[in-house]
Amino acid sequence: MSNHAVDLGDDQLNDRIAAGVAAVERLLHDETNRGASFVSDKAQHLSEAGGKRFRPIMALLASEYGQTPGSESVVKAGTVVEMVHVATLYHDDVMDEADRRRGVESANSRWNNSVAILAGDALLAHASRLMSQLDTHTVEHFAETFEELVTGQMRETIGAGEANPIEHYMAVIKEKTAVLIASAGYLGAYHSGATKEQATALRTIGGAIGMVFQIVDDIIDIFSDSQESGKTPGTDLREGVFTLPVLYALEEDSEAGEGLRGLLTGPLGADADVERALELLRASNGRERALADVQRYLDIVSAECSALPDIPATHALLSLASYTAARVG
Ligand code: GRG
Repeated sequence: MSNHAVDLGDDQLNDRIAAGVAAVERLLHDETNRGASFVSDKAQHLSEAGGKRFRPIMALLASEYGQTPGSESVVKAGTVVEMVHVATLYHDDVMDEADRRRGVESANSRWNNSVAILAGDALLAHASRLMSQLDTHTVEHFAETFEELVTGQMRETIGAGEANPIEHYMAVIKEKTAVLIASAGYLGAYHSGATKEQATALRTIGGAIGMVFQIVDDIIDIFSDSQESGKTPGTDLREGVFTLPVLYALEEDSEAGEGLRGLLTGPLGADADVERALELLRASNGRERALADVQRYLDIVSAECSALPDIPATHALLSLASYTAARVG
């Protein structure tokens, strides 16, 4: 394990994925390292700041089902997905006025909003160039993916309005988070020559893992012990962002639900209000109901994996899904 960036339960698979991630890193660097240096240094600020490279890993794992795992096209597809992901991070940080990202100062904070938006745009330009070296199906796929990403962000920005808030939340996280992980699964399989059915299964698996990833992150934001997670609980609440456990608690017919309905009418300014809200949330069944949704998506991953060949990648996908869920205990 110590020689590998990731442990996927099989030494040879670990080696192939580690080599694939290294190839993605090289391509990402080379492709963003062009043009004027005053553009490339901004575009590389976040793309080289680390990050889990979760989406390229998903693409590489999905490529295990075809005849050409980790091929040049697979590496290109994984790099395109990571570039689009990083582009959304630049733009998201502008919208959220975030100070930090990937352990470094955000681009909007280090430079300004215009620079951060343009750095994201530079990555989209590089992603488009790489896509053009693949095929028109990939370009068409990305057009749909982009549209979903933008729809998700717009849906969140506009708010639920008259819509059911839980359905609204689910649509937003599917469009904002799950779609790119689904895309990584689909394109990795497609560019390795896997069957259409397998590529569709990997898209579903990626999407379900993406849903688990986001719901778990939102549960951690509220219920984590800051000592353990290194995060300050209630950040979303402070910003007036009501995630799944909160939405469930808000509809609860109980004292906790009633208290929360009185308290959560917008962003929470005072620390004491955040503390009180967290206390009411702990007394509600919000966490339990959100965890039931996590389990529902884990079941989708299991069902899809059981129809895939019994190869190390299938076991790796199952453990990746349960590992993503286990963060919340
Ligand atoms: C198409 C450029 C473009 C924009 C579309 C801004 C926007 C509109 C969409 C925002 C999408 C977004 C930021 C979703 C959140 C995704 C998410 C879970 C980010 C964190 O991912 P990790 O934890 O991050 O994988 P690392 O840094 O590890 O890669």
